[in-house]
Amino acid sequence: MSRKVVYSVCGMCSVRCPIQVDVENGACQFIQGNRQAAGIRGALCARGASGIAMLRDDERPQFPMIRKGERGEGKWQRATWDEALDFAAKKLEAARADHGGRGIMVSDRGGPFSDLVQALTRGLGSPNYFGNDATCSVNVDHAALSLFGFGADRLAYDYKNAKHVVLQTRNVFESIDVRECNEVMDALQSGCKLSVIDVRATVTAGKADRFLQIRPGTDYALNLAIMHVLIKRELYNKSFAQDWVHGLDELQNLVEPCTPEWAEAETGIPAAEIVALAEDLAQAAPAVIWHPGWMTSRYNDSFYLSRSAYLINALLGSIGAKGGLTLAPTPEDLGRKGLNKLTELFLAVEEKRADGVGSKYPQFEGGPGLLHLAFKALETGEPYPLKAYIAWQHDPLGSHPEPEKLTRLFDSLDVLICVTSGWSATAWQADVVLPLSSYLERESIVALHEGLKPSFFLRRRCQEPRFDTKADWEIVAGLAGRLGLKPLAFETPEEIWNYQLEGTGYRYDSLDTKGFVELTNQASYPGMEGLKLDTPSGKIEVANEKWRREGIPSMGPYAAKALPPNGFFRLTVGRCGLHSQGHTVNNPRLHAQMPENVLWLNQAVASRMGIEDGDRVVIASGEASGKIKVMLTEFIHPEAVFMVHGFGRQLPVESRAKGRGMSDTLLMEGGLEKWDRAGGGLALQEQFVEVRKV
Ligand SMILES: Nc1nc2c(c(=O)[nH]1)N[C@H]1C(S)=C(S)[C@@H](COP(=O)(O)OP(=O)(O)OC[C@H]3O[C@@H](n4cnc5c(=O)[nH]c(N)nc54)[C@H](O)[C@@H]3O)O[C@H]1N2
Ligand SMILES: Nc1nc2c(c(=O)[nH]1)N[C@H]1C(S)=C(S)[C@@H](COP(=O)(O)OP(=O)(O)OC[C@H]3O[C@@H](n4cnc5c(=O)[nH]c(N)nc54)[C@H](O)[C@@H]3O)O[C@H]1N2
Ligand code: SF4
Ligand SMILES: [Mo]
Repeated sequence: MSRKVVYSVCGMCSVRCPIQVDVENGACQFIQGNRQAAGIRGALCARGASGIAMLRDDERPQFPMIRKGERGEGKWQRATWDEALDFAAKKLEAARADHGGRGIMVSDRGGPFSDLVQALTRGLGSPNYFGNDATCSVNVDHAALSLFGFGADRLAYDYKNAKHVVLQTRNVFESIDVRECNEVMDALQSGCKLSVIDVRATVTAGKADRFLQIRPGTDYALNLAIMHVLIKRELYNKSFAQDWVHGLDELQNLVEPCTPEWAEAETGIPAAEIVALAEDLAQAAPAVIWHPGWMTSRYNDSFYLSRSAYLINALLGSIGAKGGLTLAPTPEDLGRKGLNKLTELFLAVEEKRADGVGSKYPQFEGGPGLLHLAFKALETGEPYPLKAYIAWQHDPLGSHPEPEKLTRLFDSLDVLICVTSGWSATAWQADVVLPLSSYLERESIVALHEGLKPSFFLRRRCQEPRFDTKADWEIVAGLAGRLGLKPLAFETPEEIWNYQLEGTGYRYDSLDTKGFVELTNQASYPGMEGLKLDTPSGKIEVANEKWRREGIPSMGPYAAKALPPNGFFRLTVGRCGLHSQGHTVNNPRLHAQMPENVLWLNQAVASRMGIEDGDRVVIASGEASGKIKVMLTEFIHPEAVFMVHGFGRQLPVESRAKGRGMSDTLLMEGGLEKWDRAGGGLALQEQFVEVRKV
């Protein structure tokens, strides 16, 4: 019997925790968190532990497929890899010939491995690379950019040394990043205070010292009032504000009318609680973290909300402070060379992006773009036609509002190519499915983990693929070879790794002992001294010039949130500990633990409506409606209902998930048009839904 341990990277969600896998006779037997990775200590979440169930599951694409019937009909011709790659390459070539590289769009799950697919997009001559950010974290990212001149990832949360953590719209113990979970648990054990602001009592709220149940959508009012108290009572860090905040007067004027009493009327949180929280924070400052949010594609003012969270941190002096939001050093800051980028194998594409980012919307940065605006371009043909779409490990039909409308829009495409390891609504519509090996059966490019101790890490293939599937780099190389993109036509993963690591002082096998190499031994706290931010003033900018030029205030006045009419509720959505978005609902093990989602509904409201716990109710918005089981609780705000995202799948190839639970996306009426003009993200929760007894 042969036995080995392979260090690799979990792929059950976008977080990508380091793992170690016991492999016996060439088959994965057991996965645990990487024991050598500080912060992980062998731990995995329930989804990470269900990787083997996914690996052994036959209900995933097993070989390349070319569509036979109509789009979405589910009739497929099995193809060889040569046939499928030839087919895809020919279609891309044709799109390029007829419309130029810009006629091709690519969307990708994003994250640390995205350099590969970005390089392919650039090689194809297209500016149209997209991440899933416009439905996820783009507002907080743009908030950071507008304040500091860098993205949200440059600030690491130093939970370990924090004295008070505030989680607002952030459920760390169920919407999981294993390292962060461990760090917050450790912090709580060493006496750090936790305040949670949510519309419902989550597992995270259950561990909090203070839980503020807020009226859905009114968080920005709360934050303005917190700033009001900090400034009025002179509880803020004056020297930090003087040195670092550009536009303090403007901020002062903005928050002047926002008294705790005013905020109480909006948020439902007693004024005294607001004052007490501000006072507590001032006491613990600067070792304070007010989390600016992760999934921030919720409201019209989500960008302002994230900005206000950062500004609270600034007033408390916690930006750059130990125990606060510390600056994560780049490899260069540590005197090291960063990874060589695959993207740089090709010249930058000068063409304007189809979503208008960087041109029509000069305040936003290229990078992952705004996919919903590319869909708009698909609809209007403006600024130019998009004719080929590669969805790479991304399920836009499962993760965007109005999937029916989007499906119709896809009709105007000459080709939809889907690269995926699991079935998805998008793959079901594809002209060709290029099946990706599961993360345990493939290797990935080297990636950088940002943080206080940045590291390079590597996903290794733990076992050979069970089916006729390929790794991302093999698919990229296969397409590149056919499309004349020589620099990307790598033959082995080692060639890629050598290219990426050249000059860094590491070889790929130096990453094998632990699965990663840290670029420094000591977590450093560079602080703010000597720093000049990449903003016009060199400081944190309350008002950003780029937004002002577009006529968009950087911090709008608070716009009151309407009350839902009788029988209606504000739709709130999120994740649960047992599933990852839409792609684990058919996992045999996770499905067994949680086969469907339920609708959280306030108990008192339900009893007035004659609804009992466990009843199936009708939930409707506009034309859309469905049935879902209710879970009654006193711990959700009476104006809100909540459901876990990702359920209600309809694909015949997913026997377990099919027809189970309800899809939240169906309820987001006109949702592709609802987005935060200031931050760019979709406003998925600007939606009331009706709930009726069956
Ligand atoms: N209505 C509504 N929409 C939402 C949300 C919501 O709460 N409600 N949440 C938003 C958020 S936060 C996000 S991040 C997006 C997510 O949106 P997506 O990124 O589209 O969602 P996933 O289900 O993660 O889709 C990833 C796709 O890649 C495939 N895949 C292939 N290989 C892998 C792998 O190794 N790992 C992973 N992870 N996937 C693989 C999966 O089969 C799946 O089809 O959705 C957003 N959209
Ligand atoms: N288990 C698990 N973990 C994951 C993922 C997963 O799919 N499953 N996905 C990963 C990804 S892609 C992301 S983006 C992150 C998301 O991480 P989070 O952003 O923390 O997760 P969510 O569950 O979307 O939302 C957090 C909380 O916001 C609350 N909320 C909703 N509306 C409001 C409101 O108006 N005000 C306030 N104060 N709270 C509100 C919800 O009740 C929910 O508890 O999780 C990551 N980790
Ligand atoms: S949080 Fe869980 S599912 Fe996500 S990468 Fe980490 S172990 Fe895997
Ligand atoms: Mo996300």
